[in-house]
Amino acid sequence: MTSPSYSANNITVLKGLEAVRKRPGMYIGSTGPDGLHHLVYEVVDNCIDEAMAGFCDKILVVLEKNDIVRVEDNGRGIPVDIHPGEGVSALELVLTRLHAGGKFDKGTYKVSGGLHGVGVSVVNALSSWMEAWVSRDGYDHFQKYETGLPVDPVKRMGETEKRGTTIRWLADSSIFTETTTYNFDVLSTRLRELAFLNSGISIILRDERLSVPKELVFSFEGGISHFVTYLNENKTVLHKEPIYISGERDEIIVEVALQYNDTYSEVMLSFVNDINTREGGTHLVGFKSALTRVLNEFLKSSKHAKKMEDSLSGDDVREGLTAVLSIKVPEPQFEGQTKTKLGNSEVRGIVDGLVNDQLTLYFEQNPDVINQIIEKSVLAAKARIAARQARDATRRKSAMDSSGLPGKLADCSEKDPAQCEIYIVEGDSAGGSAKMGRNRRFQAILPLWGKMLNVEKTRIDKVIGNDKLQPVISSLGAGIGESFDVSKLRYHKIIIMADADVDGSHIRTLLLTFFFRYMTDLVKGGFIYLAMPPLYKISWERNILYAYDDAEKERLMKTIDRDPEKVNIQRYKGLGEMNPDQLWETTMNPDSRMMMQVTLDDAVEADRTFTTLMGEHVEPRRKFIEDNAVYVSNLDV
Ligand code: 0RA
Repeated sequence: MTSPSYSANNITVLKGLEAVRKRPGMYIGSTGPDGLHHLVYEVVDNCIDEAMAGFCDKILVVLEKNDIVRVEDNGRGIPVDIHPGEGVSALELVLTRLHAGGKFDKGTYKVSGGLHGVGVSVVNALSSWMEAWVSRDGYDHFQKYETGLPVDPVKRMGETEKRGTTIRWLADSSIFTETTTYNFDVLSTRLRELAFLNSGISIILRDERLSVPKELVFSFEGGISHFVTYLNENKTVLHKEPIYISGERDEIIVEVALQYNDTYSEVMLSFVNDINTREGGTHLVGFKSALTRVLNEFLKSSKHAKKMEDSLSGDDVREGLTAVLSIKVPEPQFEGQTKTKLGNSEVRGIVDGLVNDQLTLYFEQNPDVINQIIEKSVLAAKARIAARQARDATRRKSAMDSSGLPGKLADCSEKDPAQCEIYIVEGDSAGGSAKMGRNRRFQAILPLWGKMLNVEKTRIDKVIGNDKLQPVISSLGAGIGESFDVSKLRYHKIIIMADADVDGSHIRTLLLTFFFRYMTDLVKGGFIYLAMPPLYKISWERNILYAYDDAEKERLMKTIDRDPEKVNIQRYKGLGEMNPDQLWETTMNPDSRMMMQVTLDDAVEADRTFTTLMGEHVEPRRKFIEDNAVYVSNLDV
């Protein structure tokens, strides 16, 4: 232990650990909840690599009590022999040296990889403690670490016939200051995704923090085709099975699965080495251009050819498309703001060529499928042209009146969008109170009334022309659909204010569906809020308190040092019952109001929820509402 090379080692280790603990964000993105969950992904990614190399088919992730996580696999086990050059166990090297993981298996490149692909040593460095068990060569082995440093050398334990690696750790709360508690749903979404992307592996997620442990098993023989089936669940599909394309060229492995449904939206996920490339990149460009080209080729020989002047656009051919594109690249170059855009230029042509050839072949052999898709794309193209005309018409119309803003809008005087808010208010009477109660310098009011359109069942041309949505579109001033431009937004807070009853929740959901489908950047950017009017007014003598839910009402009642008989409790049935001053004080005054910001963490789950709630199929909706009854009555989304 005191050999010179060991102390030299120690210095390298300390320097590495220090770097990680000093700037955790550089290695795992953040020290918030995202970074915390990244620890699990990082360890699991190593197991997936082992599985991809053909030595492991089962991964178990356990959320133990007290924020401890355990990840087990049945792979070869991390090597434990003493590394000749370094004089320490290979296990210790893998767990304490940055980037030591790949050194041992040069033959296979690391296919899977967390966003940062940094290795287990980073997780170790950011943990109060970590334990590693390795079952290998007939024995169990064990080593424990504290803030990334080994407590003792690797110890050989009892005999075993098993093989595999178990890593168990507690995230360091002095680094993850916001929280060290894992979210089951967040982990299950990513682990499900990994199981879809790597068919043949079983990934089990178990929550032992609950009195009755919960366990999900993800194992999909169908791979990304099954992923597409999952994404299209509760949608009416145009052809029974997803179309599956795969191939390999120049060490780049390409897989695509796609299936059309009868909705008007597109769900397109792309992955490089299991990383979700949210910003797209060359692989996606290759896929999209091949799809558009192939469909235009088939259009030429179809009965629609004569009636169609324009060719089909990319958006036309992707209406109702659900697709998953997954490629494996030995040396990916990631670009873009969040480093989730593939830059490798050679990939584009490879994906394009493969998709072009195999899709053409598939459609030649399946004329019914291609006819259905052409039919739908042609309708989408016609709607697109009609939508453009509708947009031009509104532009001309708005050029005529001085402001171009809808008559119902009571605008604010402030011109800096960052300071401006717009309240979209259900009903004329609440709209009236809001107009009187507001601060007209920075708060605009747009009342909505009557039956709101369900955009989930409508094509874009009808959405643009809709008399309920048109005032919303023109008030916001940033366009709609493909031409939506968030930099033109006239208000940086868009606040939906509706009653806490069934009608209110209906209008809220319809508006959110509209924003999600046609102004996704608004939701992504966190510009949308739900106003939270109080449920109760508690008054006595000249005092007034407001409670936003039952629990708060109970709590407040206890603090009032009065005979409860003399305290008056009023339950608000709607916004209309509040006078302008009360509405200002409780729901609109930035210093005292409550609002809920709508965010988009997970586009896949959001798509499923909106399809379930607003789509055609009644049974899944009934089931969703039943399963989420408590949640729905609270949040109404
Ligand atoms: C280095 C080399 C080998 C396997 C692994 C690391 C390995 C790491 C992890 C992390 C979690 N589970 C793991 N399983 C394996 C190759 C071993 C060999 O050549 O026998």
